[in-house]
Amino acid sequence: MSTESDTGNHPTAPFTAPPGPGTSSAAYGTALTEVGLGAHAAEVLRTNDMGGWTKAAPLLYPHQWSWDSAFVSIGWAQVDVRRAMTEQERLFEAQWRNGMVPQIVFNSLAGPESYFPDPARWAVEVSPEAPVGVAETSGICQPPVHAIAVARIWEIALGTEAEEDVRTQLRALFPKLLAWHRYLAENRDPSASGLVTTYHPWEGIDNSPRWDGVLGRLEVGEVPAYTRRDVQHVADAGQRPTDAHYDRFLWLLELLKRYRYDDAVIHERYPFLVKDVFFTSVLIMANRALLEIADVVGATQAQRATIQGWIDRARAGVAAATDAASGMAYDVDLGTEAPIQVATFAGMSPLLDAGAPTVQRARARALFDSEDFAGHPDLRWAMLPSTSPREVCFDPRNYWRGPVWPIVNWLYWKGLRDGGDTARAAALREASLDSLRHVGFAEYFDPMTGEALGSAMQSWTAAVALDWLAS
Ligand code: 9WN
Repeated sequence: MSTESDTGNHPTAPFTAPPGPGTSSAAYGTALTEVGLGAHAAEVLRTNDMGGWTKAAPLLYPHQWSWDSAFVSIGWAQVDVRRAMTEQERLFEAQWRNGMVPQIVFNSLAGPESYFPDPARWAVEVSPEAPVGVAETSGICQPPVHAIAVARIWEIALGTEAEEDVRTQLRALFPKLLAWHRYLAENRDPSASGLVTTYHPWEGIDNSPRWDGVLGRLEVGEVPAYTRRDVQHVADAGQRPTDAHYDRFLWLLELLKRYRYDDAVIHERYPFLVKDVFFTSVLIMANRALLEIADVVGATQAQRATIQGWIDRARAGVAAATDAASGMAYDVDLGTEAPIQVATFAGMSPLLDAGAPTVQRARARALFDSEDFAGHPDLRWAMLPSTSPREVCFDPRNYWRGPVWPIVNWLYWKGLRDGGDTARAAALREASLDSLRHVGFAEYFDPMTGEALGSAMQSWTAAVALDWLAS
């Protein structure tokens, strides 16, 4: 992992300084111009740059997060394509032997007080698959945005003087991306259902109400004492998960450790096993991107057939998980075998797959703009909130329970655009850019008021702003 002294190896463009680390991103007083937005976004990446990898946020998240870093490389691509590829290379150095790309790669120089849970709590050395001696990591993963990012970087590098360098980097990265997707298609889906099993809320959507039922059933055992660091950085604890959520998150971590992070054992004994429609749909989008990369690097016919097979199986899995009456795609709780019928952004996951059956996409599209989601009359911008404002548990200020996450909207924007719904995609891009001009690069924001919430100067928010500006 990189050292603190690597920080700031990129020249800083002249511009008005954005708010400093930890300040509220309630943002810049008046809305930014397009040029101002791009300059501020690039500056956020430079500020969080550790030289080869980027902190997810200055104080709250001082390490390299997996799906954050994929989005971040999409942002870097607008500044420096080679640096964008380096972001991915650094992350994949920490890939596990079984192909898993870990949720967090820790900055070993940052110290245990910088974030909780720290490497000692994860103790991934209990697994023979962990990259011991190479990097300190957590023991779970996050949605596979990486191939999507790499395909975007390639698109930008094409025809520039960096093209051949990037092609060489792609050749080296391709087998690692393939191993990562294989891990998800096989280890995370031993029954070949087509749907990826998620093991932990920290695999992306931390305190989403999607997990409440499973978490509520847990019998929480003994968890070694701990101190939450997140609430030291976000003053209003109401924007973060509750302590009761944290106790459950930590108990699950203890179990994963007890099972030595072994996917077979976990699938047999572990109490949090959810077939995740959103994670799976991101994997479909990523496998479609991987096919594009396969063309660039001259992959074999067998490799292409494998990737296409994963797409077909996952597509069938998402179709099977889509509720005939409502058109919502629902996760399946493997503990009860029942669909998790909560109205969140994940319900419209078929829109992320540009090749999903037309009827299924049309239904998801109608839901997207219904009053349950982006068409709700009280929204400040017509964007997708993390949880439907009509859900009983909707909370506009609490993390994944209501706020808008720009990166989620970026994924839906791409899904709409790639699926040919260019007018809706363009409108979503406009609304998103307008929100960012007013809100700044907050981690998430209140869908009704537009108040910036969570961390300020969140890297992935700045990254999607850069990509939207260039698209
Ligand atoms: C735990 C870094 C990460 C994102 C997640 C988001 C949040 C972490 C936390 O921040 O989770 O991984 O401590 O709350 O939920 O999606 O990758 O930005």
